Amino acid sequence: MFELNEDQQALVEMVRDFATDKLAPHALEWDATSHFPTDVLAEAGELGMGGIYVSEEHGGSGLTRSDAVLIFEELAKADPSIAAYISIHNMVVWMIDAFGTEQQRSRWLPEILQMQQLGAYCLTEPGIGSDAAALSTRARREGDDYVLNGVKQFISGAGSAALYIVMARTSQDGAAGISAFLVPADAPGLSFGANEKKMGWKAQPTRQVIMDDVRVGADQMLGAEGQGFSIAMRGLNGGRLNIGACSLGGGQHALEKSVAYLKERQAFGGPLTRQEALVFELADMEMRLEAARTLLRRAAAALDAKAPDAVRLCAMAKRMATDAGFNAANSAIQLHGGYGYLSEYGLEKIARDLRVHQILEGTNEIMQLIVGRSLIES
Ligand code: FAD
Ligand code: 2MC
Repeated sequence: MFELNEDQQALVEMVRDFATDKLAPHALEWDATSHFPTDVLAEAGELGMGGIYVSEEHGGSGLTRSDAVLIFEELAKADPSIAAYISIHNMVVWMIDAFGTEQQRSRWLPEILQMQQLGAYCLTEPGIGSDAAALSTRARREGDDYVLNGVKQFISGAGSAALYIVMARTSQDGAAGISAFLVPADAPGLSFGANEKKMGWKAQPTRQVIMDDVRVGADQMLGAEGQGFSIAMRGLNGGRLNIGACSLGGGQHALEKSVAYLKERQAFGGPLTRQEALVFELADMEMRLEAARTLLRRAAAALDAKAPDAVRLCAMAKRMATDAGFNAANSAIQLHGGYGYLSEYGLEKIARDLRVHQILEGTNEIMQLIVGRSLIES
């Protein structure tokens, strides 16, 4: 499980080349100008990163969750914000592949796999986030259509995406009353809020998705009526792994920059690596990242194997990896002294980008809730 095989080594090398050439040189500028590089995303799509764990039979890359976490860690070393968006896109694509009809797959997969068109995942609302089963967006049946009304909050990629998977209420039956719908960007009645001003993740848009009598055919329901919450959660299990991997990539990059910096920086008659307290901090960063990586790979293997404890392992790994990544980035700022605080060193961007990984795709408190429940319910 822990040694990369030859295919995985080649995969990591390919993704590293892409990230080094196409993402890293522009990451600071995209952050400063809030630029969403859809052209570069399409290049990632050409390399197969738009449908990482979609079956080859349906045009995807046919890789595993264990491969995916390697990909996201490498991408995030160059730019956590773009890496994380690619993960969200992959959640959407996988949900269509896994739960879609033949018609839905043939309508959406070809272009979305290539990342010529982008996907968005719409669960959160202004009034509900963690308590997702309480969502209130409605889908009312009218003849052969459903009519959707409601507002989705904090939607990544909104306004740029061509396809929105919207979780909406088709009955009052709690989680079992939620269904998922494929809503195209040009559906009449669909509009977007302003691009939110954020602490990090500036290279991707975050906007409200507003539905005012949006009409979609009943054949645009993903899965069966009432299955939407389960589909949304199953999409998130892999998303949580990938977000954890993005945090490891950002944190690892911050650690490597810190090692290089302390070797160079002279103080008290020699390089700062002579200060044991600082080397101990580097050691702790390394240990926490490696421990989280080990757990993340174990969780990815469990999801690949459809193991019964995969959900709780994904939750554990998400919490540990996002905490380890953010803490490493924050320590790296401290280790760089005043330079860590300057934008041009790139460390404050990593910390800003990774901070939100502790909040989204289920807050880290919700990860504790999932693991805690599994302990007392078993
Ligand atoms: P709340 O649920 O209101 O939580 C507030 C606080 O209370 C948190 O600290 C939380 O952990 C804590 N809390 C709540 N309930 C409990 C409990 N039972 N036990 C202990 N603590 C609890 N959503 C999407 O659907 N699609 C997206 O693409 C998307 N992208 C996002 C991008 C960004 C930049 C951001 C910031 C958010 C995004 N989200 C997206 C939304 C994100 O998933 C939510 O913000 C998150 O799930 C938390 O929901 P909330 O903000 O409503 O916080
Ligand atoms: N995988 C598979 N199934 C799951 C699941 C998971 N991770 N989580 C819940 N379910 C199932 C669960 O098994 C149950 O099924 P059944 O009725 O057949 O037994 C059903 O869903 C309802 O689950 P619960 O009874 O646990 O529901 P409850 O409301 O008590 O708690 C909770 C659910 C809190 C775990 C869920 O609402 C949650 O994960 N909240 C966090 C929301 C979140 O992650 N939002 C992220 C938005 S996306 C984002 O941020 C992006 C950047 C894209």
